[in-house]
Amino acid sequence: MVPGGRNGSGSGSVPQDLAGLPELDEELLLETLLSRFREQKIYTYIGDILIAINPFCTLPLYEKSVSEMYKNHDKSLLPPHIFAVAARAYEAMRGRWATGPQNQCIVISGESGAGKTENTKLLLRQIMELCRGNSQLEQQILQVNPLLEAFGNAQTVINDNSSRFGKYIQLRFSDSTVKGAKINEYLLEKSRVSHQDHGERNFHIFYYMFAGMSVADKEMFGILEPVLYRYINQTYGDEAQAAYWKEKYQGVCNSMDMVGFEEQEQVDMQTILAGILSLGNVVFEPQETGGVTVALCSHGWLKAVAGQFGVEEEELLNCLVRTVSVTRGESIQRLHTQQQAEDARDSIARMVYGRVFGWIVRKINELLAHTVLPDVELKEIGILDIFGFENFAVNHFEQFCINLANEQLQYFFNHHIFLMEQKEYELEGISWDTITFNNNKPILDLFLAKPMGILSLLDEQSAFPRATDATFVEKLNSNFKGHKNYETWRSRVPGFTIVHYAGKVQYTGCGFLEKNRDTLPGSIRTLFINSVTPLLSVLFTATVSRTGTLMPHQKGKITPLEEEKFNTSRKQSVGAQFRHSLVVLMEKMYSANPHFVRCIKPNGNKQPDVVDRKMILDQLRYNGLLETIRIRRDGFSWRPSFQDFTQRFGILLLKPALPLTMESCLSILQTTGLTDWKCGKSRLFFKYWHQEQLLKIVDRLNAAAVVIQKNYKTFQY
Ligand code: AOV
Ligand code: MG
Repeated sequence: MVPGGRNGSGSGSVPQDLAGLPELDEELLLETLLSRFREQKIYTYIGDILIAINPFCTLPLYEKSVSEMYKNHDKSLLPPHIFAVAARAYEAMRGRWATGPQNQCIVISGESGAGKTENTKLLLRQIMELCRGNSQLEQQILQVNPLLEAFGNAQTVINDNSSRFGKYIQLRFSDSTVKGAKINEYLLEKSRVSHQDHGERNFHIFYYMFAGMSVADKEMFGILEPVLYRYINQTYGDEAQAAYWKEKYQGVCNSMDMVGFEEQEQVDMQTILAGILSLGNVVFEPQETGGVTVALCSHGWLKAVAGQFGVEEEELLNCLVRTVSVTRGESIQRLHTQQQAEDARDSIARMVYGRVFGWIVRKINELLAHTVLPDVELKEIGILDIFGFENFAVNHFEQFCINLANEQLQYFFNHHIFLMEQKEYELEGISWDTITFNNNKPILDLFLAKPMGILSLLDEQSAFPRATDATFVEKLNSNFKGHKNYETWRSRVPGFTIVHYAGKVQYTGCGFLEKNRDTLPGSIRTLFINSVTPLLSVLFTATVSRTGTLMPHQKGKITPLEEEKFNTSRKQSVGAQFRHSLVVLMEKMYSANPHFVRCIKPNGNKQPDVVDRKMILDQLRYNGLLETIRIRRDGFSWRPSFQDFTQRFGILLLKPALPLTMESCLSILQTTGLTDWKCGKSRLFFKYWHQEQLLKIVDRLNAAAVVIQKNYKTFQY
């Protein structure tokens, strides 16, 4: 039985902390989790790590009373809960465990539909509860998620509310109050704007607009019946869905108001979104004089887009049906084929949507930027909620990037839980039987190595005008044949297979080069910069520099020379930008104190009370949960230096000016009666439950001091 009461189940004999299991095998682990799940206990600890199984139904777990309980009571006596993770991160940020406050990050992982986003929202809510000053900022922060979800989430075959972008939310605190927030977004799946596979939908916001806008607003924005629009596959929902979307639309409008978006900005934004929908309906037909022009039946749509985008119809058409390139000041025109015109149309739609999303995030960041003087030191709690591991029937460049991010996250977990910890035992001379784990470093190297990783080869091919998706795949085959995580894939279209930590995924190579290049024709930029819709002009006024930072551009006509410069200055590829943003994210996370939440999906059909044992077992295996339990049970997850420990717990000796040495630590520990800890060369090694025990001793001492002080005062009086 683990001291501190964490092993008690509350009812029955099923332990709520798996690190307390005396025996360990897969079957026992699965059974323990399932018997808890059947009793609606979806949360279970492995030491300080939280496992969360998605119930796919509303459980009475998050009421105000529960939130209050986790706010005010000793978490070690309460059942495992996401609110306890919030409290732990919050307390750690305020310096409860170490000498001073530290940055924290909460890393939520799990495959698509496992419950990451739901748990992120609960964490955010509870952290705002904990620092409750009822400030406007707290309220604004809580509005960020519904807003981002409306624009960045969509229904997929796996998850009705699937995040199609990754986010890292940084909450910034001074003492115990939140002073600001920053969102970092990763790789929105823009391709969804113009195409959705069978059983999937476009981004939620489009359906919300159809359902929620008044007739007058629809007229103003130029929005007609949903079934007319190609970009939503001319399919809509039933009445119940429409009623839900209508409510959501109101919610988005409220959130935008609360966060601080101005009315005109909201109008502009909705006009632009209406323009994207109209653009999807523009179709082309061959022209007798060569090239293509807009088909007669879609003249009205072209006119509508021009109005909605605030540009000249003629100029818009020109961008769709021809490419104008400027070389040495001279412009050369190339007429588009039907396919090229359609590609140009879809790429404009995706580009505009991507920029609207980027603008929303930037705007939120401006509005929620911290409100204290620059020299006040702020501490952070970061929450990472990315798109989960995906394996569809057909997987594209988007899944390739999503799964890379998940590999990176799995590596971060392994690094923290297994590599760093076991290295410290070795360095500090602690005797230890090494626990092996499934190290996914070779897969990360396969993706990221320079100059021979997949991303580097993709960039090399993307820069080569004559390369095709097929030559790219050939290049991969010749370089990685025989690699244990790479398999060639014989099919009609070029493709390849990666053996990921979470299973094999087949990727079609189609579209890799184009999506990686993601080029914006210079003429489009000119068109939009000169738009009379102020927001659209702003969206295209900034250009992305080589390093990925936004560079402002003076509004006004672009000269041919400028356009040439823009076209020839090589922008970073999507893959390279994503690699860079992952590096920056990892730097932030490695410099913070991590808290892990591992989400598990109980079945593939979004069903409550259905348990697919094989599916759960697979997740337990590839997440390395058996090994995690072993290291949490036998290992020492809290490892303060002698200095930190003496500073924080020296109070227990009631002696002033204690030297920050091993001897002081040992004297302190003697007074506590703790057992099972170890002493290294420069630090102490504690079990995860020792922290709580020590804090209880400190609390008792403080309480006693208060009583003595009171008595002393009474006596004096
Ligand atoms: P994800 O974030 O992990 O997938 P979500 O958090 O969106 O998964 O969860 C999927 C769905 O499961 C939600 O829409 C809820 O219906 C349900 N769900 C999840 N957690 C809970 C919970 N604690 N209580 C009740 N229902 C829950 V993805 O974003 O697809 O990787 O890209
Ligand atoms: Mg999600």
